[in-house]
Amino acid sequence: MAENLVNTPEVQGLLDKLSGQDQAAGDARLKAVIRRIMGDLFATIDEFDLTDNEVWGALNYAAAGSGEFGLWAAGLGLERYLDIRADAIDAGHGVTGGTPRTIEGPLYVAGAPETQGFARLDDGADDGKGEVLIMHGQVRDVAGKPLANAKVEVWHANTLGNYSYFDQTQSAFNLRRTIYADSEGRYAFRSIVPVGYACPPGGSTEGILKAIGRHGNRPAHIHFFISAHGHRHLTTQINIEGDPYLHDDFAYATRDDLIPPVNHAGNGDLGAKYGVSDPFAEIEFDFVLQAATDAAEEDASTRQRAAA
Ligand code: MBD
Ligand code: FE
Repeated sequence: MAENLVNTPEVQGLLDKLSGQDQAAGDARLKAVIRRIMGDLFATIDEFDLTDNEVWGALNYAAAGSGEFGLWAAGLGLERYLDIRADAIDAGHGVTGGTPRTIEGPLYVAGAPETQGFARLDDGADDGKGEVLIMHGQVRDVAGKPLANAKVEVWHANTLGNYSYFDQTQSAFNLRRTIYADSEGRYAFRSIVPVGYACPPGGSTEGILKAIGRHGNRPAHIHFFISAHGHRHLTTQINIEGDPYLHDDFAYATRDDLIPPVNHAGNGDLGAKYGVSDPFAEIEFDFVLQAATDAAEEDASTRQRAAA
């Protein structure tokens, strides 16, 4: 076989045609992207001498497992790469400061109940299994000014590592809330300390990960969307320190500045304020938002999300 089969005139011509280069109609940018992706795929098939059965097997596997594409994006580092790239673009523009971003993951659900200042996230079903958690803090801008009425959307797993909505055994919006910060930018919630997530056993993501010698586990974490008028939308998470997977996350989302200390002794005054007696887990964490330079930066990506 020819060296560099993809570079032969025959295959280059095929790439031109299949990507619509010889057509006036269509989107030029999309044509260029499709040409690159198909060319890279052809080169991969050639380099690894993939058989027809391997190629069709992969296509069929993807088609059958496409319900987990959100998990593939997390586990195959695509989500992490988009963050690395966003960070690099910011650095190139001299944009610094603020709470680091980290991936959204595929388990956000729009429409969670909204509250002012404080919310209890859990429905009580994990009482006696989960450690009670009170997390609180302030939302500020990079200059330290509190952001009154900032929107704090929070979601996390239960003591089995499962998320409501996707786990039909939980009540609607269990462990999901939208909290509007008070006039000082302060938010607080009561919940239970989550447990790490594991990819669904027998699913397509787990199948790929096993085949390449990896696991599909995430350390315990809590997700946030933080937003405020005039500021960049922040997608982030905090990790629960001490988790065995803290630095072995299958989605590569752990970041040094997102591992707040957990005070397991409780804190009498704080507990009294929210009707919780010691001991409980306390996490104090402030979110710092960068100023937006255009309106689009104030919104989350337009990624498809579940809504209930
Ligand atoms: C999760 O809970 C999660 O946060 C990610 C990124 C992927 C799968 C499950
Ligand atoms: Fe998660």
